[in-house]
Amino acid sequence: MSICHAARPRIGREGFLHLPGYLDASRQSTLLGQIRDVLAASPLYVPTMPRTGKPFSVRMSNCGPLGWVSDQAGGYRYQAEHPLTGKPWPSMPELLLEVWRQVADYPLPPEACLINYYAPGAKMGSHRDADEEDARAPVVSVSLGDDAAFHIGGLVRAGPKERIVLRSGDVVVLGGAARMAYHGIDRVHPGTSPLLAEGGRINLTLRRVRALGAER
Ligand code: MD3
Ligand code: FE
Repeated sequence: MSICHAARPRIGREGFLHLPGYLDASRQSTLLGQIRDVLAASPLYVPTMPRTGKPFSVRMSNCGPLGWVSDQAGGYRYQAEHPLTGKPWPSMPELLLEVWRQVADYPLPPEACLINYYAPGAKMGSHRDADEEDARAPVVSVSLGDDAAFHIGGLVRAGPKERIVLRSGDVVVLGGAARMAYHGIDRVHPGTSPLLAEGGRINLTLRRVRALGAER
């Protein structure tokens, strides 16, 4: 059975694939329920910047064998346990693994799913994702909840940017050159989706992390 409901995939930058409405409303609700179960065991926490300790406005958790974390003392890293509870991350919902198999064009399953929660007003400054050893694997992103203003640029922060609205149910695949591009979330538009009762937006990013042959 296929879960692909994308009408017209738009290919923008090389390696950037936006699949609007990939998950229908029913699949979005199912996935949200599974993410709520993950968060009950592995609560959202406030990550902080390396060295300065400045808090992110986005709250985070993870599922899968590895999770991306950041705090003042340890900096950006992947680890197998929640930084506050010390417990292993919950397993990844099967629906997410199915999305990865359908869109990633990669022979191995994702090792990490980062859960970003944007309360109204939260944003994510322009950055590159460079903490993964396996840079050949794509990143797959799934959006749930309110619309977000997303930008993607090139390999330098100051270069030209393309702006795209990411909506609930959208999937984005970042491979090739786009995998190393600067990107961020400029704002979340309140009240644009009925999916999250509390408002805001959840983004899920699926990734390979460890170098091929060096998985732990
Ligand atoms: C473009 N998350 O977690 S997802 C992140 O909506 C992150 O929460 C954003 O950037 C969010 O690191 C954007 C889409 C995305 C994910 C990874 C990328 C775009 C990307 C990696 C390279 C280029
Ligand atoms: Fe990113």
